[in-house]
Amino acid sequence: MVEKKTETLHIPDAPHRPGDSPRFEKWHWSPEDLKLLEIDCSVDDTKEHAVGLVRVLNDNNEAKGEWNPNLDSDELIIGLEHMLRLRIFDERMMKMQRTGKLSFYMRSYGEEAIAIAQTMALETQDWLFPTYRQPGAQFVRGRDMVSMICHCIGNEEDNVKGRQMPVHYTYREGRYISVSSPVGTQFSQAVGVALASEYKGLDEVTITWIGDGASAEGDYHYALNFASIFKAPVILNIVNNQWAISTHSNFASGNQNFAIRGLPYGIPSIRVDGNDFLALYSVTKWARERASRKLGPTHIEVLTYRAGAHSSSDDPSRYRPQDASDFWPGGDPIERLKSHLIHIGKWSEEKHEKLEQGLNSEVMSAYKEAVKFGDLANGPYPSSDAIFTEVYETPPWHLLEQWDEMKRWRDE
Ligand SMILES: Cc1ncc(C[n+]2csc(CCOP(=O)(O)OP(=O)(O)O)c2C)c(N)n1
Ligand SMILES: [Mg+2]
Repeated sequence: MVEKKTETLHIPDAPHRPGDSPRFEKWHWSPEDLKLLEIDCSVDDTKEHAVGLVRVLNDNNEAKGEWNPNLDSDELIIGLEHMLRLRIFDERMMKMQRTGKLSFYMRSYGEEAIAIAQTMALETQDWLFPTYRQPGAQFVRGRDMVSMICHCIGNEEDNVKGRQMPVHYTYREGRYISVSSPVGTQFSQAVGVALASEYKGLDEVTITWIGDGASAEGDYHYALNFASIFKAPVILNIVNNQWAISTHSNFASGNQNFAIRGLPYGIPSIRVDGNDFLALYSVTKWARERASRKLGPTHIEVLTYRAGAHSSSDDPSRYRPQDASDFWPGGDPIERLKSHLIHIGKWSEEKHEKLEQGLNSEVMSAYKEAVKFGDLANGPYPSSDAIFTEVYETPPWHLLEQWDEMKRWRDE
């Protein structure tokens, strides 16, 4: 019998733990390092981009290199405003959670540029398959903040009537598909929708995001396989924010880069600085163009750092150095875009402060408006009948039986 030696198993670990000084690989890529790729490039042409890092903003936040999208400063200011809106919104929602006005919350702290820049680079007919870490896309698509807060509370005005966890938004009008609680499922669903658009001959592209942790699930590989074989018009992003709750990304990657995983599937793959608004915008616009010209999918690793806790239930000081995010080589996405705009003479500290004040009052009045429809502590809540309605057009017999039973119990 072969003796089992468990000490020979390779178990990955995190590079740093509480009490350690944060250790991050030093970035040696500059915006000039990687050339702009041809739209119809081969998968081999993207090898350098998969192991490197596409950046536009250099260490002084000047826009450089061939990937510079040369965006109008008005567009950049809209991006900055949405990112700041999201950060302030997140802070208010966390306060609501701590005061018992909603049950649970997840911030996008440090990751604000991702969904906002990427959605701004798309067309309005494009489909979004997000995780809970991309709520910012809804601001770009024009969702009303009161409606978002009502959803988080799960009050009578919640558009999904409390059927989803907070931050698991759905926004039909903005083609923002309902966030799935079982992580990863959206990745393969997105490929299916992309194929449906292709089949119907529509100029619609689908974008989806998955976390580093969830990418260790089968859904990720099914998605890449189908996208590659059928050349689906889809943009597949792995958001590598280094952590899956308390599990370091080394557990999902084996301490390798995530972007290169697209290459053996024959999918052009790029790694991009996830805290660089301009680089994200540029790479996404490029990927959309490929998809729209029927050149197939693009696989993107978005390199970033989850600066905050995983959720309102998490305490990261238990498993990583408390100040780790201060040492992230990518810095803070809002500060970087702000500094870039100041650098080109289109922004100032005064304008920034004014914007911040305006957004603070916008969020505060949306919050006051939303709680008029009920808060977690005091209600009113959606009717318990909502568990059974609006899911099936014709509810199956066993649900009708359960519904009757519930009504008898409730009305006793
Ligand atoms: C299938 C499944 N397994 C486990 C969970 C519990 N869970 C929720 S979020 C999460 C971590 C996901 O980490 P990652 O994919 O890196 O995304 P991030 O939160 O960092 O954005 C886990 C394990 C879940 N919701 N679904
Ligand atoms: Mg993660």
